[in-house]
Amino acid sequence: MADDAIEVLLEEGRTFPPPDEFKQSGNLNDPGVWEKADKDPEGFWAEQAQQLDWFKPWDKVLEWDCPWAKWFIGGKLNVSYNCLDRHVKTARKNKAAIIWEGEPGDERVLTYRDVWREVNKFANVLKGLGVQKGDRVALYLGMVPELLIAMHACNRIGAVHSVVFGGFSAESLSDRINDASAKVLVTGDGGYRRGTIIPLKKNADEAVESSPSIEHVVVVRRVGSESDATMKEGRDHWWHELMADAPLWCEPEQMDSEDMLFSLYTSGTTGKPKGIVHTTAGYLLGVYLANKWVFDMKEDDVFWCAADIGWVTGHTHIVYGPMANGVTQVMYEGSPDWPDKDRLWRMVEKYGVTIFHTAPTAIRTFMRWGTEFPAAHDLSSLRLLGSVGEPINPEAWMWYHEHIGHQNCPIMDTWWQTETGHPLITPFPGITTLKPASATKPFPGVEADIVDEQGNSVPLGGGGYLVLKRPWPAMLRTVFNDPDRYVETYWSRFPGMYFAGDGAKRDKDGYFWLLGRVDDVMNVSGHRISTMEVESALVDHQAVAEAAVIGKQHEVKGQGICAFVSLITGVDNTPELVDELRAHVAKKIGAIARPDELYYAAELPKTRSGKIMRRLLRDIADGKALGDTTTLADPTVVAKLKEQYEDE
Ligand code: 7RM
Repeated sequence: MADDAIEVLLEEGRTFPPPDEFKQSGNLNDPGVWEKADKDPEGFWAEQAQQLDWFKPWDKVLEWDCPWAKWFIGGKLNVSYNCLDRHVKTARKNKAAIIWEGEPGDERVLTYRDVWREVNKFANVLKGLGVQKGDRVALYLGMVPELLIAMHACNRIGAVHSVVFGGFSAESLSDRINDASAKVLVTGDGGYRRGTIIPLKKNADEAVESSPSIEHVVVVRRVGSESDATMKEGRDHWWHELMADAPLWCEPEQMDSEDMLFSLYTSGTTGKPKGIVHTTAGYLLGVYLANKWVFDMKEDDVFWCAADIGWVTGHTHIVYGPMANGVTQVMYEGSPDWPDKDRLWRMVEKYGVTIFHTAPTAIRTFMRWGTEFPAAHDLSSLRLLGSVGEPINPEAWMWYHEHIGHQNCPIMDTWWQTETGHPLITPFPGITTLKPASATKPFPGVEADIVDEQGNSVPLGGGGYLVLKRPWPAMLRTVFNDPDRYVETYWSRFPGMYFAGDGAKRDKDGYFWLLGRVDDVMNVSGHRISTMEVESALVDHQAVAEAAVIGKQHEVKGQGICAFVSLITGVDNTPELVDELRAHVAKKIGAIARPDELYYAAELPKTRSGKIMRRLLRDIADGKALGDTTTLADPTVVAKLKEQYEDE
């Protein structure tokens, strides 16, 4: 863990107390909530759960047989009902739910009633295709309203969605479909990104060739004549054709609190990605409350989370949390630098966005582009900002505060994971005094701690592993089809505690400072990619004998991907092959996983038991002196590699 880095952070003496407006009228402004929740966590969550709409109330709040949790047992509810029907019954029915902008500049505004109607219709379409409660539906789309509509349609009938980020390759898509044995795939004829067209349908066709569980493919028309998509008779259907005669009403399924809501794949240390399983009541409660309290969502807010729905942030802060709160949201299809680098600020001004949420990697990119782009627009509608996905450095925090927030928007640096469902270490704008680059303190009712190797709590001022010591409603329930992996990954390192995989330190005031992953998972622009996945993709190439991949500090991305490969004997180590290998990884996993740097190594440094010593590769890449090499099978290997690296 980078211990020296945190010392610098902790010298960060600037503090930002909550502004008066938030202190007075923030959705959460009672500092007594923490004590109350700690005394009786179940009572606390049960009280909050009354804000949801239940078809039948629960009989029991929690059954905890560590690590197996069940919340709100016996309760019946429906997520789309909570996000749509309950607003449609009020004056919110004609309120804008989604203000959408396509990358080429086209616009669509959907009211709550519009979304509700489309969701009902698509729910009926899915039923017509044979989708039943519990069946899995894979969604592979760009940022178009149909993605959100399809997700709500799934939960309306009790089907489980599995969203696959539109930037993933055909092979990644196929792996995820197969793991979930999805019956239906919803995709598009293409999507716009930086002026070019993402061939969604072509990738989908390729994926479905090796995904026999798929019976039907529904295709959203987005790019029309610009697409080269072809339709396969009997299997493929146009979204708009199926929707044309779909009935307008679909009775929402009365779901059990613990019925599965969705699964979302995330990278782990080893092997294939894990399907993280979330359930109905707990997830809905967590995301409703976190959006209400952390982002202070009010009736007249215009919220914009600039994440992709393909990641958990988009699930929690676009599709579910804001809609459960009934706010108006902005949704954008494309790239932030299209047609120019002021696109996002132009949109903030145009739609009067009041709350803006993005990732540190984006903020660092904006910093690099220069202040003239935000300065060209009136951003005075903004009142609150968010950051998520990786540690934000103090420079980026201050830049965001000054150039986007104009010094009057509190910044919510929210720590959480696909697995946790919503922010668990986070400020609240009406309560928390902010320190730049600290995610501050745990959510009420959540017990977070920092422990040493033995699992003992580390006193304030010290660092170690971040753990959670008590169940919370929106926690993952298991790994899809792999309960052993759930136990092994999260609950075995420290028995009785949830191991997050992150290092952290706490200062004397009890503020948490996140230090990044302690396992072999990289955080590239806020996306989790395991070193294993990239290594497997490289080794898959016929020229590669072996590969070792590490994350390396990167100014913009947080971490960049650095690969070391040894080649099959007889293959020449040419610059053309470097490009080919990088492209190969992009094809196998997706462009996000393309190595930034790739070096040839005659051999890779290994322990006697054959484990690649990534730590040494990291030292080489960081230009550090080599640490202990005594466990190496052949110490000269790494010395040679270091020499070679420094020459390049
Ligand atoms: C929401 C999300 C989870 C990993 C997590 C951390 C890192 C996320 C922060 C952060 C420092 C933050 N889900 N992380 N937020 N690190 N400060 N505010 O990103 O499953 O994709 O990734 O991201 O390492 O374990 S995720």
